[in-house]
Amino acid sequence: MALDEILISRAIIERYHQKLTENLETDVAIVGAGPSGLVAGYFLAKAGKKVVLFERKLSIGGGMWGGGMLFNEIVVQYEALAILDEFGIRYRQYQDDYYTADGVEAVASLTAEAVRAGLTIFNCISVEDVMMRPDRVEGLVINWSPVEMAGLHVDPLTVRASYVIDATGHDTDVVQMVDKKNPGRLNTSTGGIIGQKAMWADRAESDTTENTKEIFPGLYVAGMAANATAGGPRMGPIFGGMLLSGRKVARELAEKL
Ligand code: 48H
Ligand code: FE2
Repeated sequence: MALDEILISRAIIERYHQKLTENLETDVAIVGAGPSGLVAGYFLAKAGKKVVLFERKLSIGGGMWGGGMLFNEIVVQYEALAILDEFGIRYRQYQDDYYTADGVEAVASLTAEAVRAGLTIFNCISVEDVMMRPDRVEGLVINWSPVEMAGLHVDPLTVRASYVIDATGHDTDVVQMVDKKNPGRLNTSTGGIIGQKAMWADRAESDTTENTKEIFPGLYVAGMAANATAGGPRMGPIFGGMLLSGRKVARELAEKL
């Protein structure tokens, strides 16, 4: 059979649009494909929920690929090893409660298992706003990342979700959007975004799970974004907190939905 270029193009266009259309209404929409977003997506999909994830970059994985200072090994503490096991990510004990894993294997495995569990990922799409009704986040406003990068004035499209998770890491992008339009109404000690504090790994890791919560009606925050919103410290390249945060938000939402 001779291959036809137009059939190849038609297959891609039709299948992509089918995928996008099927995800215009969902149980949970996650913003950001770093470790916390991927883990959240995996556990929600595994719980039978409809879940879609939008990632601004072409590549999935956020800050996990690069380990620490581009040394692509990550440290994971004992408490989070069960999550590495769940994803089939191999690790080695370094000393006491400190374990290491290959950063590339970790991202690839989180991604593969999450997608196989039923998470749909759209890469190269940026979330530029939220949909509100009137006091609750009810969805996301999305656009192609290249449109954003080129500064083109092109109007976006919208996705409806019962819950949104901000897993945008240090950026706290979605929380910023909500805070700007609803000043003083976030579920933090000040009502606003407090901002990430200086490095304190031990404290930061426990704070990350604690700060993983509904930050505004309809909007949850997970991973680094949880700490950066609530004023928790940073932790450097130890990733247990990100994994545990993703699992926590998924469990809470799976119970609610
Ligand atoms: C679509 C967006 C948007 C947007 C951002 O930074 P991440 O890896 O996030 P986490 O929280 O899962 O993991 C944090 C970890 O990587 C880290 O930075 C640590 C542990 N730091 C410690 C320290 O001391 O620095 O991933 C967030 C993802 C990225 O891929 C962004 O491209 C994406 O979110 N993103 N996607 N629309 N508006 N904003
Ligand atoms: Fe970071």
